[in-house]
Amino acid sequence: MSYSELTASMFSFWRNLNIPRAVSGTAADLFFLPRQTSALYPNRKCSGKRYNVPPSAEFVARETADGLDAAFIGVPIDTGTSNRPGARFGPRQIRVESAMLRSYNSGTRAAPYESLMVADIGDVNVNVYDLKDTCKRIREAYRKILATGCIPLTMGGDHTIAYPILQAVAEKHGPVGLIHVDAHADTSDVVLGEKIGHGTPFRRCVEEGLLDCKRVVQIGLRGSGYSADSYEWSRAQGFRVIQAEECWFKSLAPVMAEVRGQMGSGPVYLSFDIDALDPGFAPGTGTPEIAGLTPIQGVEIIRGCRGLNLVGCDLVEVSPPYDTSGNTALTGANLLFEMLCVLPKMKYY
Ligand SMILES: [Mn+2]
Repeated sequence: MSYSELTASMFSFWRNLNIPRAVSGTAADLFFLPRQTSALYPNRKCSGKRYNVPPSAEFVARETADGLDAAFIGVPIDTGTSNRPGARFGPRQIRVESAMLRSYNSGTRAAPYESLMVADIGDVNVNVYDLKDTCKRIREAYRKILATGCIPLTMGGDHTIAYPILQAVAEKHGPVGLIHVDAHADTSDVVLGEKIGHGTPFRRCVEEGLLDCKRVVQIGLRGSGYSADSYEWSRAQGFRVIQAEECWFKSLAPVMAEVRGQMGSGPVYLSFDIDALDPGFAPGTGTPEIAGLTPIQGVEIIRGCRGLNLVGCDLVEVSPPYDTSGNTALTGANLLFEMLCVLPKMKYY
């Protein structure tokens, strides 16, 4: 087995990636690093020196999406969180845990790496000192990614990132349908006096006309709110709101059949906050709420998106410090894999 075959089998999300490996931060990467030669990686963007020089930790943006049908992208911020931080480490941990994923989906028989050109293109070069500047950087990065025709599969990062991503998505596709899976509506006007944060992205999206509000569904909402009916505003915009209570003890396959009808053939964006799942399954997140969805229901939602015109997906709010087992990030990696497996043009073996 060659080095490249070995690493491809070890790191599912790193497949086809022409970047230095040291930045992923595993012992295996560091161990293998001195063995890499330009002969094995003729196209890699190295330093041009005899020995590989990893990119500066100050600038983490790495690869373009040219030639890709779909790409995993990290957006490592938590400066939009209102309480417990840590989501900036989400992409890193999801990548590490993605080493446990294999190439085929035995449940749906999807063969993603035989259907689409897919790669992990690294992280958006965010500014963790300045959330508004970060939003600008995300928007510009996604404009470039979307311009190539690539479908972004984003690893968050806190939920703030959905706002600039959807700005870029709507610029390309017009107002999109949204399947928003979350414990929270994220439609507050302000949180802590600020308009931009992880509790406000979808309010900003509506204000800017980025969403086709009759084609928006929010699934899994629950917990305590700031007002008697926190979700009144969502419903007033025309969103369909499916509380977690409506999901308890049920398969979500029938609901997703309705959602597919609601979405029709227009462009759809899927935004999945890991806190939609019950914290018993996914404790590694900043704002857990009890009595949430099961991983089975999460998978049912994603598999229920098969056939839709998905133009982008994200999995946000994984905060590894709150689950040092890595299992929340592993669940996130699996959900991202499921998203990949329902993208348009997927072949099933
Ligand atoms: Mn959220």
